[in-house]
Amino acid sequence: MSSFAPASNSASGTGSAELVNTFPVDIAKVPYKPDAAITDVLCFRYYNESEVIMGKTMQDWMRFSVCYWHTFRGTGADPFGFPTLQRPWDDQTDSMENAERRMRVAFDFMSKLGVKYWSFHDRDIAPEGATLQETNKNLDRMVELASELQQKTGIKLLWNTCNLFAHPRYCNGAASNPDLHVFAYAAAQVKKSLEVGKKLGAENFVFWGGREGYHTLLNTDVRAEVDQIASFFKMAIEYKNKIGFTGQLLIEPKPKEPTKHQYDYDAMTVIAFLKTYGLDKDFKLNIEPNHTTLAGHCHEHDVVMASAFELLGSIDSNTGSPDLGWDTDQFPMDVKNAAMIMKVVLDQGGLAPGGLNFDCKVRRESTDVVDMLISHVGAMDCFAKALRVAAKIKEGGILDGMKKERYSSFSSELGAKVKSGIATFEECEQFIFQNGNPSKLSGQQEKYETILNRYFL
Ligand code: XLS
Ligand code: NI
Ligand code: NI
Repeated sequence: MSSFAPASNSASGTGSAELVNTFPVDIAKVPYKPDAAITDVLCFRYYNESEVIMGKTMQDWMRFSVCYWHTFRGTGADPFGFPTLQRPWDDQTDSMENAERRMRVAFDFMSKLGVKYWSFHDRDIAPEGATLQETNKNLDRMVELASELQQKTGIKLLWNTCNLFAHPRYCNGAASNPDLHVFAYAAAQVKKSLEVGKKLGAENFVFWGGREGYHTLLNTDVRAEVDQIASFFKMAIEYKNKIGFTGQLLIEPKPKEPTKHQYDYDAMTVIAFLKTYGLDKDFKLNIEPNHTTLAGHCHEHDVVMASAFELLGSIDSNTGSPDLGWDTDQFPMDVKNAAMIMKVVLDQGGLAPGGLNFDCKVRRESTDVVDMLISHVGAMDCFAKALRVAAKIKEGGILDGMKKERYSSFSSELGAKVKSGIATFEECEQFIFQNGNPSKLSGQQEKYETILNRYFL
């Protein structure tokens, strides 16, 4: 989810206090201190960026990225309350000067944290003007600064994307809008952002269908809308190739919020969409676990499904609150969930050019500036610990071996024929006549769970 709540009623803003130009926590770079005291939360106990695990550095396995919208545009506002997060670099105006100062602080923050990637929506970094031309001019100015800061810090762009959901023009959708005029506006916006992605060397480009869905079927021609989205994506592929932008295109599934039903419901829905419209060679998936749980699946389900079909491109690494059931975009702090994800990443040999993007926001009650740093450090360390555990699980090969054994009957002659799609019903019938009734094979769920628990000491 994004934080685009109005900044109004933030009466207790920074007022006339002097604004800062750097991230105001006195630390050069968060250190790796494996023996740090349990209360020392401004260091990594598990994340040692250059340490090699199963052939790659920790940094290369994770490819952590800071998202601009929550971390630098989040205000803490929610549907019931005004902003709670006033930042000492942000005067809460829409001026270019404010946008520039904010961006300088953001790069300082990322350098201190020690991440190598960031991500943003076009409208996170530059204010909209009165016309698209003016908006593009503002964006160009901010992209110049971003390019300069990327060079200076060595921080790269994991992905950029378009905000096609916050402005009132998009209230009936963007690519799925029944009004061609809005469709064209959205296309023009994506055209510009592909150019921006190329300029900043984005390694991916994300489409999250913010308002691509419906609230009532009474006014909605679903086939027309989904066809429109497919045409929109074809145009994106054509333009991307035309300008020579090499980033991987990604679609981020989500089942609901803000619409009642989003067309990109979950991983398998998106995969079916891509295959239906012949887009599966040009797109992969950006999976957000909080969206997966909103879809009624377990945390790692969509990561597993996308990877199984060789379409896992990147991960918006966050979590929801099972007792709330919204897209709460919390920092991932559950080592077991994270380990299940890192096991998939290990199994597929890495995520590049994707990464683990922290599409997460601090709680509106976490009002100290230092909470921004602590939250990221905690989440990175959670994933680092998870990677270490996942590597042990993989190296030991016990669970993988048990799973393989469970399917071993398929390596028989008939099994091999079934797997390659050449077996017949008659052959299966013959097999039963020869071998009689099958016996029961225990699924051993509790054995798997017990063994898994033993790795988390
Ligand atoms: C919203 C999405 C959004 C995308 C980028 O729920 O997670 O933040 O990641 O548009
Ligand atoms: Ni989300
Ligand atoms: Ni996301």
